[in-house]
Amino acid sequence: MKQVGIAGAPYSGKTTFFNALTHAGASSAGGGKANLAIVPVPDERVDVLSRLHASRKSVYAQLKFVDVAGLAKGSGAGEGLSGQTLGALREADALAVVVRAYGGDADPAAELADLMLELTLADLGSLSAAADKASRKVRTGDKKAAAEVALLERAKAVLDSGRTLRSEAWDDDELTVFRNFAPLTLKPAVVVLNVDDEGAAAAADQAKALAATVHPDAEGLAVPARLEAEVGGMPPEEAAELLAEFGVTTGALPLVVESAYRMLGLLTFLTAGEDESRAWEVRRGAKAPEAAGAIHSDLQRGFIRAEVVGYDDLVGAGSWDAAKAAGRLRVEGKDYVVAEGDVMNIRFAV
Ligand SMILES: Nc1nc2c(ncn2[C@@H]2O[C@H](COP(=O)(O)OP(=O)(O)O)[C@@H](O)[C@H]2O)c(=O)[nH]1
Ligand SMILES: [Mg+2]
Repeated sequence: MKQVGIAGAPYSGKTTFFNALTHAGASSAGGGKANLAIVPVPDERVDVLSRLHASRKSVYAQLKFVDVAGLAKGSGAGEGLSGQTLGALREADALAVVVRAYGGDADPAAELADLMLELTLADLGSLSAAADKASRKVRTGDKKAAAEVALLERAKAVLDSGRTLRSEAWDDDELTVFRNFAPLTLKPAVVVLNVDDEGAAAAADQAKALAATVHPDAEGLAVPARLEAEVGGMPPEEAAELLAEFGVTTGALPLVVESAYRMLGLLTFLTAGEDESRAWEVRRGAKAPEAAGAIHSDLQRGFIRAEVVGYDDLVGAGSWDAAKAAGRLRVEGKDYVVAEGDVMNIRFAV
């Protein structure tokens, strides 16, 4: 399960956005403590497959959201309370950067720049600690450490020039070195402009433009967090109707999930049966055995083959047997690269 860390200045609306996503009803007062919630990823394909197979259970993929306490000015240099906050963000796979865009005095561009500076200073701190450690190893004649020092110097130059680490291309070995200290500016980010109730449509382009200043692949969303948090307790149809009156056609959760999956390079495959119909997350580019391993390690270890039918083909045929009769079912081996929406039945022996 991937984890999205919610970063932002105090009062940007992080906790409100967290509540909009999770309906957890966390208190804004918070007392500097982190809020965690695991949220099922909305996926109507699971519901359709469940009906088709009269499944006893519908199980969705999950995403974890962490609402950390605010970043105080200077926290990147290790002052203040926020070592803990930065630590929590380092554990995240992706960041949602919340920026206040409600209220007459809001300056989203400046607030985002300040926040990115905080994250950059934090990364410079961990880079310099890693460089010191590597330099000591160089003195003992460690050749690998010399390459590490050179890499860390290059990374420092990138940050010094005001770019994020993610805006550069790094090879796998370099990323392995970075993984030791989980740089914040290397993480995929979705920039969330927290707008007033009626402000989402007008701010959509601004959100995208601001996201582009963070990373080339960052995504930008405009979300009326307070409105979405308020409708969270309503029955879904009523909530959707009210949101539509404010010009919001898709809620924040599916938008954030879509952005996170795209930036993290994930896709969804499905399994279906009487027991349960279920969505699973796997790396884009994963082959069938790796996908099988997402279900259970035994299925990867003992993988023989996968029976695969595309979701649309399965639903079009009406049942697994009908899809098979129509020649829509494929038998794939261990080199098959899993596609979005594949419905899979793994054959295995352990
Ligand atoms: N008017 C308005 N107030 C908001 C909005 N989002 C959050 N707030 C308020 O701003 C304050 C700070 O929000 P909170 O989510 O606790 O911010 P955090 O410090 O980033 O976690 C709270 O009183 C919220 O009710 C919004 O979209 N519009
Ligand atoms: Mg908060």
